[in-house]
Amino acid sequence: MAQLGTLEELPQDYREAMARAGIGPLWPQMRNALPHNAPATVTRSHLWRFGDVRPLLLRAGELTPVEKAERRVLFLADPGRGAGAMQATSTLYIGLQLLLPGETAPAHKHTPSAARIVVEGEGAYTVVDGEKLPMEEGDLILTPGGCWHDHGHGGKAPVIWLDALDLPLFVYLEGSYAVEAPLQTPRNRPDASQVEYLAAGLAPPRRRDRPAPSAFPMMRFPWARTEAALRRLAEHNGGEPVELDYVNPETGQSCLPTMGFTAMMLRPGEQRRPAQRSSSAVFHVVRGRGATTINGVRHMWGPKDNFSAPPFADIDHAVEGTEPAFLVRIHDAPLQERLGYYEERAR
Ligand code: 1HN
Repeated sequence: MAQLGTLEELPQDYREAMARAGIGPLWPQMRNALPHNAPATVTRSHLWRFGDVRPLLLRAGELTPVEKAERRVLFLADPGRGAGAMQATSTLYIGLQLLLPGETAPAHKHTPSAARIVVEGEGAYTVVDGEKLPMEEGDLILTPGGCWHDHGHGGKAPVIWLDALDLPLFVYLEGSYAVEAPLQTPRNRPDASQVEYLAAGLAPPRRRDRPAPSAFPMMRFPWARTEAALRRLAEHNGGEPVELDYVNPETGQSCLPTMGFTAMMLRPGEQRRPAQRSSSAVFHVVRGRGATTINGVRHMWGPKDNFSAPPFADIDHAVEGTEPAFLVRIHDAPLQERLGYYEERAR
């Protein structure tokens, strides 16, 4: 491969003339923009233990009233990008949000999409475009871009949930903004996932007098059903990896446009060595313990912990103990598939 010329080789007066003209030579930077065979990744794998984050989040509850925060959130900052980085990977923003009993977080809608995974506590709810969605531990709840959402909490103890947004992508696109409003009045209709889409393969019939299905027909994926489906799959899939994608039940596509959510069960004693994927990911542990080595860094994880993986990472999972482990892999494969370049490489 040819060695390309450097900036230093060029005459000083020429470099200054280019800078004055607002232009630059490509060749000294070409290999940075297009490294050979695989991207140069910035993201550094990191483990955020829930035991470390939880006390800081509860302290935020004492220091900052929800009215002063709107969303009382501590975000996971990718160490590859530094302490203030509002991103866990190139495209994924992950935060942990605290709502105390009786508190509400006002309505807004924004261009990025969000999903929540409930981590601790009960009695909270999210209202999405007028639909009041109860929040139970492990549930995945969508707030797609452009949908109004506010939160409330009628329970007795603090509630903590994980927020996943494609915010870094929208910031990069110079397309991130929000519109604000007071709390919504719920329509008083149960959430569709509990009524209209209760079983896989069954959907409300098309009728002339009904509107076409919404772009996001399933807004809540209760954890109890996800875990039951994973356990059932584990009994019948001949030792293959036990994984289920969260999809739109009308189209079979990913449940949000850019972010993917994959529920994983790791059997006791199971070791898993997935292919290198071009997508980046954050793993959220719903239950269980284990160790995952990512690009040579070993993370010992337990319930409610989160850890990240850059694109094309070497990932090795192992479960600890006699119980299965359940994780949700939050990733950007749907975005990459839509851009036509998602890739997996055998190891
Ligand atoms: C947001 O709208 C929420 O609605 C949480 O709960 C975290 C982080 C960045 C931008 C918008 C929420 C957010 C957010």
